[in-house]
Amino acid sequence: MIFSQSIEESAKIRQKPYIAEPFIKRWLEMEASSITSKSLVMKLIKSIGVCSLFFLLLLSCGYGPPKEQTNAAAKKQQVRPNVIVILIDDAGYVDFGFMGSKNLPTPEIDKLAKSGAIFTDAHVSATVCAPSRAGLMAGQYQQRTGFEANGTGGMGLSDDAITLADVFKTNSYNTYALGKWHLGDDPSDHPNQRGFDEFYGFLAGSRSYFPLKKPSVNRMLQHNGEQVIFEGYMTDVLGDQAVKFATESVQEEQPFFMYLAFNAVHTPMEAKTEDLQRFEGHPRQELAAMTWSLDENVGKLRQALAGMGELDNTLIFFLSDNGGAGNNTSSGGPLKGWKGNKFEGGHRVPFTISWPGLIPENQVFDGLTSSLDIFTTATAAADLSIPKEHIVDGVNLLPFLTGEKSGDPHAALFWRKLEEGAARVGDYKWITVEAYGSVLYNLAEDIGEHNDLSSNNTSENEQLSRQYKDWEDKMKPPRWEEGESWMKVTRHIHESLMENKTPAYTDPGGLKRATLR
Ligand SMILES: [Ca+2]
Repeated sequence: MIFSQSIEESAKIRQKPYIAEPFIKRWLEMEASSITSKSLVMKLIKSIGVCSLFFLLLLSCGYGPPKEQTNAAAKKQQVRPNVIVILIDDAGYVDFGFMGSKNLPTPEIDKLAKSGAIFTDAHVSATVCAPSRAGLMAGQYQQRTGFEANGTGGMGLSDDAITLADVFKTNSYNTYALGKWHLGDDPSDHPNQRGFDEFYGFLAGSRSYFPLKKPSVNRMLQHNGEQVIFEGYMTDVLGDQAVKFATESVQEEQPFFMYLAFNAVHTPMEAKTEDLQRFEGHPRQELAAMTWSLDENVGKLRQALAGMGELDNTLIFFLSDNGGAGNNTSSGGPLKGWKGNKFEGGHRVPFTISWPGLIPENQVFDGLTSSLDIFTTATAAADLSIPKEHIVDGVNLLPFLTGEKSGDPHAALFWRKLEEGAARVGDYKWITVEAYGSVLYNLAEDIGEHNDLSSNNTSENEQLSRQYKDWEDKMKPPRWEEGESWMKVTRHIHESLMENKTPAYTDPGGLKRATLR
């Protein structure tokens, strides 16, 4: 059997100190030999630079190649990369082979990760689905446009927000959105109105993985507004359509931007019979089977790109939209908390970037990184300019992955959803709950966020709370809030975890039972 970890063992791992180090070490050991080849690549890039200069000098002296050759070279230089963002839903920090999972096999996603860089300290800008997607899509803290709470308040993305798809579409890219949208129900929020030529997915935050007899408009699978009657399993359907769009674009000789938002591994916990059989007896059978299907479909897309000779020319981001959820058996490993809260388990996510044509393979990157960087990195890769009026909070990560820069892309990151907020500055993490208090952790020593240092480290405490306030001053108030019961549950979870206690309830049903007791 490829899996052997029991739930008890998994629970023990949760108690252990940071385990990311051993897997990083293992990766580094495995790939020690590649350091030489990386150096060679860098030398090659440098030497190509020198050669290009020499070539330009020759041209200026009239010693150029025949005209056909010049045109061919110019055409090659004009090749613009395809960009794919694979966003998965509610997956745990360590629930992939490349993040150290021993019992959730993901051979295809591991290949993708190994072909580029694995990020160990990457964070999404929100700990729940909708605002996290809003941040990624606009490349700015979603609070800048008041998109702070989950759900979409019937409003969704601000009409002023510029999306990543808008920028690519303006620059003649084919733009595709697939899968879960969750960025608003208003006709003005529809992906076709937000920069996407094609939308093949559903508007709601979740739905069954299998065909529904009478789906609501939000839950129906649709292609540009028209219902699609499908057979089979949603993850396969989305994977097949991704291959179809990519193939069409390559045949048209048009570069494409694809936002591929699988709803896996969000609830409902539904998997194909053959995948459930593969993992019979597994302590997390449904999750393992759903993850396996996700893996197959990521592999399917990569193989299609490789078959068309496009892999080297395709920049692929892969990440989860928030931390592992409390209701899908996912695991954050050594991290405290889960989806919906401001501890690391809520917002530190599995994250990889691959672009074989530019980024050296087998990298592990430990710098502080954000999902907001996807906008900046993707547009930089395609050499597209961002409209001046659009504020971006991300950093271009490419120089960090080609060796031109090192260290942390971000000096600080911030989070806020209604009554709870957090700041990360260097190794320190500060979490606050309105009208309750705050805690301070040193993540370098305490990745599990157990030891509150707020009373001993007064200067750091003051510094982080001040920086958080400065950041808040630049944000707008939330345009909508969440239901009272979820507000109470979220507050209770935060207060309990701040005191290192197990929450008495973690959802509105539990709150109701606790109140009746
Ligand atoms: Ca999610």
